[in-house]
Amino acid sequence: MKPDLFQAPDYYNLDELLTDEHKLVRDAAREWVKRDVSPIIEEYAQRAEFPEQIIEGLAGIGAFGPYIPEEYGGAGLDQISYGLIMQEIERGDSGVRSTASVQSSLVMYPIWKYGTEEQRQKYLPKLASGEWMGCFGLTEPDHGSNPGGMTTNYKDMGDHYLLNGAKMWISNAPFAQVAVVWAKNEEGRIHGLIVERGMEGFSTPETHNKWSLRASATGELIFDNVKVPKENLLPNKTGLGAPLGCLDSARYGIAWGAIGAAMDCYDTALRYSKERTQFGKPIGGFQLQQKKLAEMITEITKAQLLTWRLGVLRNEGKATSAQISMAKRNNVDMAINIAREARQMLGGMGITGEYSIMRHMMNLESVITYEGTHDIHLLITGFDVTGLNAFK
Ligand code: TGC
Ligand code: FAD
Repeated sequence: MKPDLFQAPDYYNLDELLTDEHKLVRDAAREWVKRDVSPIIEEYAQRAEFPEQIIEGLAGIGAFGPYIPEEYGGAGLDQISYGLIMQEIERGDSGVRSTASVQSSLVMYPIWKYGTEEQRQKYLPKLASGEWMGCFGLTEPDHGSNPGGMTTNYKDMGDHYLLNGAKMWISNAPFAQVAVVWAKNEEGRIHGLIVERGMEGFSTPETHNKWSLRASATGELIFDNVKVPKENLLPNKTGLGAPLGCLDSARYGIAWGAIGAAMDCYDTALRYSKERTQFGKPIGGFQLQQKKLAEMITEITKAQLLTWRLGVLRNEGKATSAQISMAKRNNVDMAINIAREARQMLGGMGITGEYSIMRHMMNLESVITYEGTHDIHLLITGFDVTGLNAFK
């Protein structure tokens, strides 16, 4: 793979909207990605293997629980710093950002928000340091966009719960020590349970043959009469709103992350357009190539502004789920379109692993599907503006 010459586009001087702390956090993540992710990621993606050696570095830049209080091992940062970390990681690879998103927003967040003090003390510091990795089981083979239909369930056996069912498409599942699992009780109410590797009847077979997110490990969670200790139930929020609350935090991070992938594709195509000569001049001198680049930087700038504003609203506790949906949908769509255009600008070289664009493009096919598909987010916005629910 070519050396990482990335230069971040900032067309509207957005740096002026960031505090010194934001820039410090962002630059540390940027440097780490350049040093520890860019040189190895293509090889791991080609081999469809998660690079486990980067876990320590992810913890080091505060990617595991950026906004979780320091008393639990988190970085205690604000929402914009969290977003900037996700942007920089996804600039390297969406699969690496997935690992961090799941650990922070889908495992640490529910334990922090819905767990007991004992659960926080037991799990959060180990998850923040990367000593333990976690995964989040919501999706099932027959219930993806409609998680409320889940059939995974548990029964109260007096001194423990008995868990049965299966989850599918679970990021980090093959190596996670801890799984936050959503299951229905005997009354059909959804609760979160912490399931640990090693519990009898719990297995995590890996999902193979993915053409997307190849450097991220994906698997199933199978529960065959798993005895879960009663103290592993998350008591402080129940119902579908509990997992959906975690998704708000993860979708917000993805909105920032997608900008990172788009910036990398744009920056690569811009540089290539000045170096690659055809018909006696750099291809960047042709109007059709300039149209692509001009539209890319315009869309990136709009997404940066949208996301920065969303970060301010999140810091003030005012961002709605529908606003987060809009940013996730817009930014991932923006990134995938930029990846497709940028790939074409590199001609034949665009399909090789010499450049990051094709990997980003394939990764974004997962990002546009998980955490709510493109169409599901459109319907969430549609519901929000009309008051009419297309899901019922
Ligand atoms: P609905 O009746 O609308 O809502 C049920 C309850 O949930 C509340 N709620 C929310 N709460 C917090 N945050 C949100 N975003 C919420 N959205 C809804 C709602 O108020 C209600 O509460 P209550 O108290 O009245 O019961 O539910 P519905 O069944 O009609 O579904 C709505 C829909 C379709 C929007 C929802 O199911 C949905 O978002 N579906 C998409 C599923 C999804 O995003 N799955 C993601 C799985 S995890 C994943 O993909 C991880 S990838 C990780 C990585 O690698 O990065
Ligand atoms: P379906 O729900 O079957 O949707 C199929 C199509 O139908 C989509 O285009 C969808 O938009 C459309 N559709 C569905 N309902 C409607 C409707 N009402 N109106 C119009 N169109 C509709 N899940 C987890 O729980 N944890 C994870 O860690 C996780 N990681 C993932 C990692 C990867 C790589 C992938 C690919 C997925 C992951 N997921 C995870 C699952 C992901 O959230 C689901 O794939 C996603 O929610 C969509 O569900 P589905 O694949 O079952 O598609």
